[in-house]
Amino acid sequence: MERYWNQEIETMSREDMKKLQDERIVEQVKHVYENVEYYRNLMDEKGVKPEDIKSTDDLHKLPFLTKSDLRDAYPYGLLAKPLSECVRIQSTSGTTGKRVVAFYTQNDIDLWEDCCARAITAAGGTNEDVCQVCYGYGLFTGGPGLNGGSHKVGCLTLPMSSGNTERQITFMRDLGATILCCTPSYAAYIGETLHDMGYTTDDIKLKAGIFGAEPWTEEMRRSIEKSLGIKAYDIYGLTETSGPGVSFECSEQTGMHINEDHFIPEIINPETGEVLPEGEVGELVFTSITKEAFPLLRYRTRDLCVLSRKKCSCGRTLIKMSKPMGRSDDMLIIRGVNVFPSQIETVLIEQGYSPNYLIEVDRVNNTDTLDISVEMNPTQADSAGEDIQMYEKTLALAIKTMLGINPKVHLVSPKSITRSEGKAVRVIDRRKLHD
Ligand code: DLL
Repeated sequence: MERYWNQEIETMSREDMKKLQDERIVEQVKHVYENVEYYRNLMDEKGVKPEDIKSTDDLHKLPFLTKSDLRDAYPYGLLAKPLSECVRIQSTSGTTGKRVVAFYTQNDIDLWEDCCARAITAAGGTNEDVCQVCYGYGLFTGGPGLNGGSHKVGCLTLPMSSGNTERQITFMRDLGATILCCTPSYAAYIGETLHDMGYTTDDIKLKAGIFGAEPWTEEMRRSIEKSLGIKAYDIYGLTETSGPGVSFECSEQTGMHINEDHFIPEIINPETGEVLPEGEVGELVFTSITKEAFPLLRYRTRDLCVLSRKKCSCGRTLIKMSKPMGRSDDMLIIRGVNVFPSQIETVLIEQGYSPNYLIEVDRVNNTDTLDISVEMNPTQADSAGEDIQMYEKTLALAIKTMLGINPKVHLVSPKSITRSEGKAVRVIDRRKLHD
């Protein structure tokens, strides 16, 4: 039987949800206009006043906010509450430019943890569970968010943070962890280490995993599910909107339900900003309608996905978003062809390789090059040189069939590619260094 954390909200009729959103958006726009000079200026430039926003139908009148606005307004420019009412910051893991800093009142933290509690409950979590949280703790939102959600549900919470993988497995076994929360790439690494330590899935009690913070494919899901003997659920979020728990997967595993009582999603054409109808792929935009300290209106996430209101077998009526296909800024354009790393991952796993790979793009004599290093299977490792060349050719052909461009494939020794304990770095684009 499907369990809900907040059945009333999660199964609310569309009409009632719209009414709730309509009330909240009107109040939120007033709150932002009165308290955030930066956004007030954007609204004034566009000639929009708070009175013009009477319901969610008027959302499209509001200006967008982008990451570059967040940089311009860094650190306090988008704060909507006095510092005396703010109790925490979290920050992105971004390595380029200024980090994004998000602020929380105590109420913001409560609502955020509540969203994570919905995700844990949807994955089957109850107060009988032992929940091992191996997302990073600290500035990154993964650890604190899932930790708070796990407390709310009443799970026994293991605040492990990431790293020290053998110790993770020892705790997992000793304490009988039943739910694992971490990035999918780290889950794959934990699975690999479990087997390297001589254990099987019979030696652990895990039943579910809640994995997100980076793109991962259906093939990767199946590979993790097999290696850890669990059902793997996706969870999505971003620092700017509070962190994990903006949306979460249910038993149907066909997309993530968005917590629409807190976040209104839109899909736009990333080039023109035009709002697209349900079912079309575009950039996801969120408006937070309950956040007090850092209430972003029409924030462009750069994540590309599709929304769907198709009836879900879990009984939830919350709109669903597809797995993000990648970020508009993660998409590689190689010899004029759009390439998402996830397409390459799909082929690798389908062809029986491990999800440990590195994509390197460069430009030589004005031509883009695509090199993909993949670990050999242990059975291939003893093969003769010409056999390895044949494996490389076969894999290159499968990738060419998917992408339409020829890669150079390098099969490397098992375990020679650095494992990820957080968000995996799978692409090195050296062209940027020349530009
Ligand atoms: O990654 C928050 C999070 C923590 C989500 C733990 C889920 C679990 P940021 O570091 O700000 O926040 O990165 C946000 O990560 O815009 C997406 O591009 C990507 N992302 C997050 N979840 C998923 C997912 C956290 N399930 C950025 N699938 C987002 C694909 C994801 N991409």
